Amino acid sequence: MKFKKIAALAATAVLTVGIFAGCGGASQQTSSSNSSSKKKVIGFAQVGAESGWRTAETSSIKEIPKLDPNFELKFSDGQQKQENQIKAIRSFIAEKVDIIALDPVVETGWDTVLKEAKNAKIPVVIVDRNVKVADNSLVTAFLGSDMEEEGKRAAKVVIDKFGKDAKLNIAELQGTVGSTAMIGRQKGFNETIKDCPNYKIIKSQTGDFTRAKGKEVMEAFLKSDGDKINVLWSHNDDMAVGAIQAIEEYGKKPGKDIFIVSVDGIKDMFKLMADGKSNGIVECNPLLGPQLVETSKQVLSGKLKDKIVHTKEGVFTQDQAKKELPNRKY
Ligand code: GYE
Repeated sequence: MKFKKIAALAATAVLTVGIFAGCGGASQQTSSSNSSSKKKVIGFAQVGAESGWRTAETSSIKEIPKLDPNFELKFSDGQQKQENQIKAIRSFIAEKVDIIALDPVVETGWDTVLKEAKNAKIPVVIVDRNVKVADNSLVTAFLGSDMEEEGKRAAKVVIDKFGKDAKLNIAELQGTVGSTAMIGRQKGFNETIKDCPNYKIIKSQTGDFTRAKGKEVMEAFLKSDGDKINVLWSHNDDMAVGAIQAIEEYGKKPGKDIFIVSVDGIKDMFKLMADGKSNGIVECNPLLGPQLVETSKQVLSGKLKDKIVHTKEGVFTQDQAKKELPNRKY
């Protein structure tokens, strides 16, 4: 009897998510069920759907009503545009959601809208990428990865392979300019290679975290400096997947002629690693749904344990990638 009730509740929750899942941009999203009146509503303003990592994060967030039927989810896809995310937050405020969860495309430009949320007494939890605001009380909690640490780990993969004294020409594919994932990873990497006098970043450009752009930018890198590049450092896997195609089309062997390291840990990259086409993965865990449930419960009960929660993650070499591949969930 009890089980049936829970199943029915979960089904309602899934249906509600389904309604919102189809809504693009910052379109108005109104609650359609009266059975949900006692549920706590989380309004989630997502970045977009630019990468495998993002798709995995979105699926994990959409699991929330199944993980805990006391929660309802309103989901908005910002299509990589800050203005869409700001509109979505304003809709969430108008709809009087209980918590606003924001995964911000870039770090700055949030002060005004987060002040509006604060005035409406709606707590804001920042997820994955971070924000920079003048008044820290605008943010109740942050949960996500330590991006600077990821950049440091990526640099260590290169140093472990070549040593500090090697002469290396590095090409860098940057993520979305102004995002925490790009700023942190670049800073961590650059700081770590300061100890290596002959490591040179000879190319550096954004590929906006997508496969298509990663391929396009790598093609341009190869065209001008194809024979000089020894290492590709990509701020995410998807851009590296695109770049690997570009390297093959150029007639070189990715993973051999050019050493490759990237961040995320999506299945496609594990496959390429197992095939010897890439050399190092720094993991960034996108499965943030369960953590957001936990943090939301703490926020709503007034018992927040940690204002900042960093996700635990690892690093994989080719051999480890082969072993890990069957276990990958995203
Ligand atoms: O690494 C990339 C995505 O913010 C951690 O965004 C995230 C990054 C992730 O597009 O693939």
